Amino acid sequence: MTALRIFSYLPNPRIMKATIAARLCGIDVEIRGDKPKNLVDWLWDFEAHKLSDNDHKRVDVIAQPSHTGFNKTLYKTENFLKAHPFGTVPAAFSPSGETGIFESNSILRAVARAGKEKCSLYGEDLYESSRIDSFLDVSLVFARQSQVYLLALSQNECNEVVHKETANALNNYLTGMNRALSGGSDGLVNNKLSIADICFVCEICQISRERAHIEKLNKLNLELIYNRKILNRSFEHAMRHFDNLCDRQEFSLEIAPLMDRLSRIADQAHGTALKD
Ligand SMILES: N[C@@H](CCC(=O)N[C@@H](CS)C(=O)NCC(=O)O)C(=O)O
Repeated sequence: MTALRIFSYLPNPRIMKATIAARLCGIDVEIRGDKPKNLVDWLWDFEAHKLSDNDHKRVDVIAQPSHTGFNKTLYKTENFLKAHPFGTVPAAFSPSGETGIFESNSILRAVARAGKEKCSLYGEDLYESSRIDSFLDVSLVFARQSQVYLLALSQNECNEVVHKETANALNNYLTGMNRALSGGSDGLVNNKLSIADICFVCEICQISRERAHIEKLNKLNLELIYNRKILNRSFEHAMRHFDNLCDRQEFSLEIAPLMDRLSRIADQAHGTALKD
């Protein structure tokens, strides 16, 4: 049986947290969604689907301007907003659709809980689970800043201040992660794989999406924050852990196509800049 249904734009490193955990635990999650720009043409609901003429006549469909990221009107049902009071994606639902689970880290926790018989990813006792929570929380603090930066880039509103704050946030995040990994290389918590590691990998993928905007950064005379040469030197343990996990099949299935595409964009822009 499907443990969760998730609606989101795709590909989305936030949703990969859940799908990687699901593969590791051998459980089923159902994914519904579309490219980011197409989600404005969807009805946001447990039964999410492409908007039809009929949906526009429904009295339970609320048309609202997007508050984060879409820059257009979004169509959400009353039930969607009951289940997801902040109205965001990724949006997960229990199999009946009654319970909404929001925030990608909480969706990740839900998958780990659903799959715990097959694979323990969320700690063996209350202390281990709580330490995993600590890493998830610190990741969310960093994720908020990287979201501000990526949205600023996509809306052509990036400036030196946002760029600097994001570089500092990544520096702070990786300083802690690197220290936590200096004693062992298999996992952030007690040297074994947990959802803290899955979340970490996906947050690094997320910030690396700045590469899709490399030409804008070049025009603003701003450097890439996700600069592997610099990061490898300063955060050796953290970046090695990231690479090792990205090589695992449960991760690479979704992460490799995204990261390869971003590398190609960055290489192409670099080539163009050298020619200029
Ligand atoms: N911290 C949240 C971020 C979710 C979020 O902000 N999603 C935005 C898209 S990037 C959204 O759904 N916006 C809906 C709207 O603007 O109405 C998570 O990790 O799930």
